[in-house]
Parts: sequence; C-alpha cells; structure tokens
Amino acid sequence: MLEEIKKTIEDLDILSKNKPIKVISHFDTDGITSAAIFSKALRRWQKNFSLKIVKGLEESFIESLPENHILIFLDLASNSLPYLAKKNTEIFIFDHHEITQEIPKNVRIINPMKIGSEQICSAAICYLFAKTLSMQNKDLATLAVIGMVGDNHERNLGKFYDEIIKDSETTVKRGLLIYPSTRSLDRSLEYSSSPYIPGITGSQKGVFELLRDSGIQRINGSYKALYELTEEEMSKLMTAITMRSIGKFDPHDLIGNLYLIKFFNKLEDAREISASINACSRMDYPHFALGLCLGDKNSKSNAEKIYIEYKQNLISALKYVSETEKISGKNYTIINAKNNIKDTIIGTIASIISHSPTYKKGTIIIALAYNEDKIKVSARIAGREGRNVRDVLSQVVLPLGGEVGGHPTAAGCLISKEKEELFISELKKVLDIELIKVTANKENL
Ligand SMILES: [Mn+2]
Repeated sequence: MLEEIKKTIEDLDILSKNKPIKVISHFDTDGITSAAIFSKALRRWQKNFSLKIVKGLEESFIESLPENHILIFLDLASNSLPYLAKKNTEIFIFDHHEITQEIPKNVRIINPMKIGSEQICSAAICYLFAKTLSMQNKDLATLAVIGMVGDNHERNLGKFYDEIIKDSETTVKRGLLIYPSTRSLDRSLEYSSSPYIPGITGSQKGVFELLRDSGIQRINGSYKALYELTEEEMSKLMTAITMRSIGKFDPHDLIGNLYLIKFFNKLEDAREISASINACSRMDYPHFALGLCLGDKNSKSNAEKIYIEYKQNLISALKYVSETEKISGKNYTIINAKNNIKDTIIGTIASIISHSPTYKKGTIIIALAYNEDKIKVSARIAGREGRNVRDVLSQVVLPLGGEVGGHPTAAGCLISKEKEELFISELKKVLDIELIKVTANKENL
C-alpha cells in the first residue's frame, strides 16, 4: 500500500499544478478525522483545495461535482464507481469499504480491501498518505487513532495501527470499556449509554452500590477516573459488573483496550472524542466536528455543548423507552416513541437497547419516531444474531409504499404518518408469522 501511496503523491503533485482539488468526505467520525488529516496535509503541501462533508453519495450529487477539479473521496465512493466513470476528470479514493465494481480508468483507489492488506480505517490510510508526504505530519497520528476507535477497529491491531499508536504517543491500557475513562468514575458509569448497563446507566443509586461492592472509595469527595484505577481496583470493578451480568450478557464485551490520547494538550479518552465528533455530525453540525479535529477552540466549545445536548437526548430517550408501554410478542418488541424521541437518534436508541441485556438474543427491536408528517422506523436484532430485519421491514413496507435501507442486522425506513396504525398491525402479523415458520422448521428437523 505504501508504494501505491508514493505513486499517488507523485501523480497528484503533477496534476494539481494545473487543477484545484476538491475533497469530499463522509460525516461519521472516521470520515471527519480523514478530512482533518487530509486537509492539514494538503495545506502544508501548499495545495489549493476545497472540502465538503456529506452523509452519503447520491448520483445527482456526483453529477453536480465540477470537472475542472481533481476529485478526492475519503471514507466513501468505493461502491459508486459507475457514476464516477462518467466524470471527465481525475479521481482519487482513499477508502476501506468493499469494492464490488470494476475500477474505471479515471479513478485511482487506495483501499486495503483491494490488495488484501491489513484492514485499516480511512483516517489511518489518510495518515499513511500524510506521513509519506512529510514527517511533519506525524502530529496528525492522534486523529487516525480517533478514526480507528470511531469505526470499532480497535480490537484487531496490526502493524499499521501499531505504528500509528506509537507515532501518536497514545497510551493503551486494558480495562472496562466505559468512557470517558478520564473523568470521575461515578459520572462515566451513570452516563454510560454505550455500553448500556441496566441498573447502572442512569441510576446514581446503582452506581454507588457497584462502586461500594468493588471497594472503590471516594478520595476528597470524588471518585478516581477509570484510567487511574490500580490493576486490583480495575479487576474488582470488572468482577462486580460480571456478578451483575450473570445470565444476562457477556461481560467480555465490556472489557478491552482504553486509548488515552493527547488532545488540546489534555489527556482524553479517544472513545469520548470520537463520540463527540459523531454527536456533532448527527445533530447537523459536522463543521464543528471538523473544527474540533483541526484544533479550533471555538469549535471545541461548541462541540462540547452539542455533545452534552446529544447525551441528554440519549439518556432521556432511554429512560422513556424503559418506562413506556411497548408492544411485545414472543420474539419482538415494538416501541412507538411518537414525538418523545428525536428521529435523528431513534436508530442509535434502537442499537443501544439491542445491545442491552434486557432483551434476549434474537429479539427483533423495532422503534418508531415522528419526523414531521413521516415516521422514522429503525429495526435491530438483539445480540447481533437472528432473523433478517431488513427482510421483515421490507415485507411490511413495500406493499404500503416505501423503501427499506440497511443491513440484515440493522435496517430502517420512512413511512407516512397516516399509515401508523396499519404499519404496526401489518408488522405484528409478519413478526408472528415469521415465528411460526421458524418453529415449524425446527420441528421438521
Ligand atoms: Mn470508515
């Protein structure tokens, strides 16, 4: 991959003498950190460029892009190749998503999937590009660590990630995956929504009991941060959580590496920074997320406010879900939140509860929230295994008029508000029938 990056730098240098560059990046944490690394590297290289952050790539958007620019896509476009082939300009893609189409002549792709190299996120690819360009760019390694955590790549570290962690002087520590690990432990536990721990998340009483059972004391009125715990304290805390998880969830999911980074000259948890970038984008402020990554103080204070608002939204939504009446069948739960949960976070809420031990493996979670005259529907499967929820939704939605997007384990759609009752009753029918089918199949075996 490094050879390909070197060649790309040479070509880009020549091409950009006559043409400005337009960079287009994805709005999630990996995309935003990619954009930050790339734009800083281009600025130091003294290249003329502009940048745009997008939620996704639609054909009409690609059509609208100028052909008198070199186009560079970060963290997307690996599966938009037929549209890119129509553009009369040079295109570069730095991405890690699967390539399923033929690569057109005007497109160069730097993608570890293409060469079967170590799977790394886009921010890491952009960092390798930046570092190859100049060793001065080594200071951007921290952003690549944030991108890595944002894309949940932190469990399988290969040699590229090892190099990035070393360059960024990140401290890696084994422990409980609650973040931020750099703030007072009681607060981190109480506000932990990912992972969501029943009886602890949102419950001050539960938190104090857990800490008491773990033998962790207040010092001068406040608790230590998670990263400050001694090995013994960390292991006692993990045991106390394991005791509470018996028969409910796998505590191994809660144990892993903590990544402590230097950010704005302070020790921070990479997961926390990643989550705040994600929150800004989801609340429609990707420019503050980018500014935060570029070291802008004003963006940082705005991002902090947005992140707090986002977390408050999540916590009150989770509280609402736990208290509200749900429509439950043998293998499914339907939560109709109406106006009580924002449509922009209903998918996140469905994901969080699908990972919570409240629902047994294979339970289908379907959550609805109003979005003006429409309803946003999000479907998830608890425990990441079970039936194809995209198919379930499609069976109900296609006859009613609508399109379902997503994957077999996480899907969503928009329906019109007038069809609320009809949608729910049809959905129940499909879910109940599916259950009979599954049972019948098992008996046949
Ligand atoms: Mn990515």
